Amino acid sequence: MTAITRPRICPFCESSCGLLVTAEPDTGEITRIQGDPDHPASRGFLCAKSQGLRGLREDPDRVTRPLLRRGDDFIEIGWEEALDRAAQGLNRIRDRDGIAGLGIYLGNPGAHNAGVMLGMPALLGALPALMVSAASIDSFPRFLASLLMYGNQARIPVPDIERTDYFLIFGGNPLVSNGSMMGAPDMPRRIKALQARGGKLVVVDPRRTETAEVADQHLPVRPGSDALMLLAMIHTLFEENRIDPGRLAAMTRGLSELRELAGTYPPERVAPFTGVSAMEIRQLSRDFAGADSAVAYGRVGACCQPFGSLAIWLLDCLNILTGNLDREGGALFPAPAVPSFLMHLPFENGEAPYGRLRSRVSATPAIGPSFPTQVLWEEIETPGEGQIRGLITVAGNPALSNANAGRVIGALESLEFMVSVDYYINETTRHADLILPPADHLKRSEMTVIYNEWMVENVVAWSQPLLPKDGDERTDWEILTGLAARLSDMDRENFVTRHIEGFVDFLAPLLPRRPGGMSVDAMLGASEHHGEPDNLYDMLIRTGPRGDGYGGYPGGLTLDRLKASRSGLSLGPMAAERLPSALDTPDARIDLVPPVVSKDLARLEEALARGRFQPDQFLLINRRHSRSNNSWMHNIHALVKGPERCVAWLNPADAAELGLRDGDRLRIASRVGEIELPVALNDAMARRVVSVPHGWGHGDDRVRLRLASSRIGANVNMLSDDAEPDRPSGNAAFNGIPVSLSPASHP
Ligand SMILES: Nc1nc2c(c(=O)[nH]1)N[C@H]1C(S)=C(S)[C@@H](COP(=O)(O)OP(=O)(O)OC[C@H]3O[C@@H](n4cnc5c(=O)[nH]c(N)nc54)[C@H](O)[C@@H]3O)O[C@H]1N2
Ligand SMILES: Nc1nc2c(c(=O)[nH]1)N[C@H]1C(S)=C(S)[C@@H](COP(=O)(O)OP(=O)(O)OC[C@H]3O[C@@H](n4cnc5c(=O)[nH]c(N)nc54)[C@H](O)[C@@H]3O)O[C@H]1N2
Ligand code: SF4
Ligand SMILES: [Mo]
Repeated sequence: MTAITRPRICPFCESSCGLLVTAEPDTGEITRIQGDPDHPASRGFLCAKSQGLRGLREDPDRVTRPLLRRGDDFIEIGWEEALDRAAQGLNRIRDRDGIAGLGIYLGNPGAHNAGVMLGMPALLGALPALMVSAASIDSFPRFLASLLMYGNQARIPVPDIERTDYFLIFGGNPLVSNGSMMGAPDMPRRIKALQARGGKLVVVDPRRTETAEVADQHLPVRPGSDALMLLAMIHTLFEENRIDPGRLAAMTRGLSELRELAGTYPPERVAPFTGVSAMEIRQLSRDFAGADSAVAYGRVGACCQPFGSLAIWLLDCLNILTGNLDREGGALFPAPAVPSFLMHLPFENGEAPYGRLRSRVSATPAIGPSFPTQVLWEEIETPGEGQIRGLITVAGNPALSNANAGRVIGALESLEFMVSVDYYINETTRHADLILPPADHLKRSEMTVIYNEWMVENVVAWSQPLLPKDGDERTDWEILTGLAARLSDMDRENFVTRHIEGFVDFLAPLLPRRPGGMSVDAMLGASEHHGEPDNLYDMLIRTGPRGDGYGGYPGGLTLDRLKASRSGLSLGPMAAERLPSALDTPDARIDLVPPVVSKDLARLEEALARGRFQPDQFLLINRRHSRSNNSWMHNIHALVKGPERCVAWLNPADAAELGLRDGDRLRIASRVGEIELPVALNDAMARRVVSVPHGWGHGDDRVRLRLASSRIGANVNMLSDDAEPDRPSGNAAFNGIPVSLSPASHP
């Protein structure tokens, strides 16, 4: 048979590029992965990580049959037995301790997998256990600011990179990450185009990153001090009468309060702590306010740090005060065909869904139903009524990705029962009693269901499976709904139908084109030819804001239309002036000073008073690599080959003071742990800052990752301190961690 080539959404990062994947139908061998020139947003672009689709498929260590623990090892079992045993183990704890005895951890690749995104609500419906997700080690400050300021955590202001005159980045490195909370395939082209039309790119980052290297200006800020710098920028705007919110003025409340708050942060006061001079801060404010259009954007460096909520809130204020929110060339709110329905958290009685749930041990507030991950570990550790004894992990590797990893590993070890939905025996899943492995990516259909909400171009795409499943393989959707059905004592088919009915009702506000007189059953009937779970995608598309409403909106979107397009459909550029109608706050105004966040200024002041921002203190920051994806692509030869990557970067002057030469081993210690790894001297690093990549530390001899185990590296999250998260949101702080450095005594 001849090779087949099909378009495919890349599942590895938010850009969601279109790929063309070629396979030999007889052997299933992937012979080629190229960029798809017909994809409406990526237009042929792809990055190195895309090759992971082949590497993953060919990886002999990938788990393909369910595994059951036998002592220190696992044995293969059949799917029916595996799902039965999983349900029995969980039910045993639920029957004894109640639902409080169980927890669920959802990791990052789940958000890139429509089957997980649609299957999780089913699982949570059947098992409403305490839930944490990688969102709280990534973007909780962003979601919280959006929830409180605009009334909707999915209302993410996205840089209009195609039209802006001034792009100001705090703590993001899109040339390597390919853009985050700013899905933007082909970042190099977009940045070049920005500069070619006379626009400026300015990067605020403790390291002169790959993105800073091509920027028009780079300001090496002290880690963790972004909020101070932003307060001083806002101070300058008020002081120099550069406030001009334009049409936003009538939609905001709290302007005078913000002026008052910023009043105590003149640039001269904060400069010694930020490492950026008062003159530079003032000039930056002037440049920003003076540009025809401008956008301030912050990502992991601004967000995953002790003052992440303050920083993200103030970044939005900067956009609003200069009239750049919701205007072309500023920050815009995308209007996707398939809204991020999983993020739908309605207000109740005028109150934001924040802190309605509080955790048992530390009374930490949840955002909607989601707690920060550290809550899970303390709930597992702390005895008493409500202690968590059973856990499900789905597409996550908290043993490497969560703060204070030493504690996480201890908590995993102490569990009575654990189920992991994952295709690797890695640092986390090796603790499981059962591993339920999904079929590989190319055997499932795919649709972007979360990231549409923050793409710089409005597109919608669907991929058909490239290869058939072998015999008894299951997709994530089938595993999650199969488990949920068992936990509900129902057969899967009935369970899925009942679940979809409830789900569609819950989502009603996001499905404006749902025909009044048509039952969910009738809609499912009309979408039946697509099979499962594509029938659900079809329903969400057709009843969504761009849908055909099952006939009520002729010419509207359907899955059939999307399928016919092969590579996906463009719905045009992001639009301006979506406000005020896109505001979901009770008074339909932007809350410029949400108290939940602004009261955290007291903690910032306290940190200043305690001397936390001393310029001599070594601070740890993160680093990503173009061929790594968090913790889980280190077993793929094409992506891991080359020189050792898990090394600490240090400014040569600091290294000289410590008596370290390039390649020497360095010991890094924090309040919670210590690691050793080689040091590389790099003048791109600001003084007194050390950068270490995350996702390494594959030294556990019970993992089955033969290649990764030969390039162990160190687990940097042994150092990150779970007792010092961002407070309002609870998000982990991976950046700005105080550490001490010394030469390691032995090689
Ligand atoms: N190749 C690759 N791409 C990826 C990933 C990957 O692992 N590899 N991961 C994906 C994921 S899950 C995400 S969330 C995105 C993240 O996307 P980005 O946020 O764009 O990526 P990071 O490299 O984490 O960028 C954070 C930057 O913040 C800087 N920084 C650290 N501390 C501070 C600080 O206190 N203040 C300021 N202003 N800057 C600071 C760091 O030096 C770094 O350059 O990337 C995604 N894309
Ligand atoms: N120090 C430090 N720590 C960090 C960060 C940092 O910058 N610095 N970044 C943080 C960020 S932004 C993130 S998003 C987190 C990520 O943290 P996690 O989500 O906890 O971890 P990942 O490394 O993404 O692990 C993903 C797991 O999912 C599995 N997997 C992959 N694809 C699929 C699939 O389709 N289905 C299923 N069922 N499983 C799948 C993989 O085998 C792997 O076990 O890490 C965070 N940790
Ligand atoms: S940038 Fe790379 S990893 Fe991200 S979606 Fe595109 S090809 Fe995949
Ligand atoms: Mo992330």
